[in-house]
Amino acid sequence: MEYLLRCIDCNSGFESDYIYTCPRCGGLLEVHFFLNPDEIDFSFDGSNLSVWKYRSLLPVTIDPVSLNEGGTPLYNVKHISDISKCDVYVKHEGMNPSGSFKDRGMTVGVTKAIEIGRKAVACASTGNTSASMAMYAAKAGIKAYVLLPAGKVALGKVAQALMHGAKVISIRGNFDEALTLVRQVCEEKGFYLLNSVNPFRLEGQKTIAFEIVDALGVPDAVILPVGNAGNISAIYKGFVELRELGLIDDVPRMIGVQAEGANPIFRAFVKGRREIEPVENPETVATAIRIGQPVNAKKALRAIYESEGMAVEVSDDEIVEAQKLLAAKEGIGVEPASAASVAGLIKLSREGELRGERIVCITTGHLLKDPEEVIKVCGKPVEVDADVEAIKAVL
Ligand code: AN7
Repeated sequence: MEYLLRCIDCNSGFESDYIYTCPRCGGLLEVHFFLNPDEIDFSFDGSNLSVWKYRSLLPVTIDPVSLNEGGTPLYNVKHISDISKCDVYVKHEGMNPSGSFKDRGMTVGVTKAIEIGRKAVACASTGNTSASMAMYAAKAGIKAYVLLPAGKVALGKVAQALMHGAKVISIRGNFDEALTLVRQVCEEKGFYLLNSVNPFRLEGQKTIAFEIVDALGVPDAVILPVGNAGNISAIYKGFVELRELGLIDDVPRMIGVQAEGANPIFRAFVKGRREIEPVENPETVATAIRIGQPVNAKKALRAIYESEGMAVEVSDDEIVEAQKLLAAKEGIGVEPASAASVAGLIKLSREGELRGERIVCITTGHLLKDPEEVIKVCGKPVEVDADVEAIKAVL
């Protein structure tokens, strides 16, 4: 399908794959397709879900760098449905190859890097982006450079980035500072930037919308955690494209959930604004979304307003409670940031904002990403002598 990169601020269009932001005004770019229903070669028959099933709506021409991403499970969750008095589904993006939704973006982003001849990719990350990028760079045989906020990245994610062969650099600063720095390094060294400011990465992530429609149809609302705000923007774009193609009639309400200590999108939403004021020192147990200055804030707020959605904030306690609920009552193991979606759902249903709707909560990353948090909130296993009586005594 033909496309160009279009600036969301000044509306200029560019027939170039070599830019990240608008050369005229510095605004965010998005891939604008000249949608032609005749070129769609998939049908929503519920079979063989995967990112590349929807290739005719993805902006690459070469064979993809793929590790079989997408096709993640969609669970109807009875216990959470009862609590929230809604018909709730969980789409578990932690079941992607590296354990997070980032793989959908990276398979497309790294394929684009190869397509335009780049030999090295780079990102700043709260963890999952780096794990995923390192994995796909390894598969593609190119170099990966990662900037992390020192001491604030979950252990499983650092382990992945290291083992998949990335050059991992921890900076004494937060994610927002790391992102500013990596953008500068990419410019100076010619590395391909794979943060979600890269419009091609978001194209891969829009396939979450396609898979939801493929498996279930259009729900009333989609609820997901928001950090750098790429995913909510991408999923909304996916639904809008389907509507423009005449494949669906309506888009769901997009509901973004942030942690109270890292809530710039929520604050802007409460004031009815389209731009954020940065949160200077973001802090939350959900380190994945410990972000004070989301780069895609404008796109995300547009998605929320246009879909008649909402932004909501949840406390760290509510996040951990939802994480335990998912794990112990539904058998779904997620990291804290992911549980924010369910925490947001429960909060909104308690406040009477949601009642009876069909809802899809996105759980963005796997439980095993952050084992240290688990030990903190669940405690260590009890240790006893290797003796039946000793075991029976603690049962
Ligand atoms: C589990 O890895 O920003 O709102 O650098 O890992 O699209 O940023 C991670 C984000 C939600 C937020 N859930 O998504 C990174 C990074 C999990 C995440 C988000 C992230 P966006």
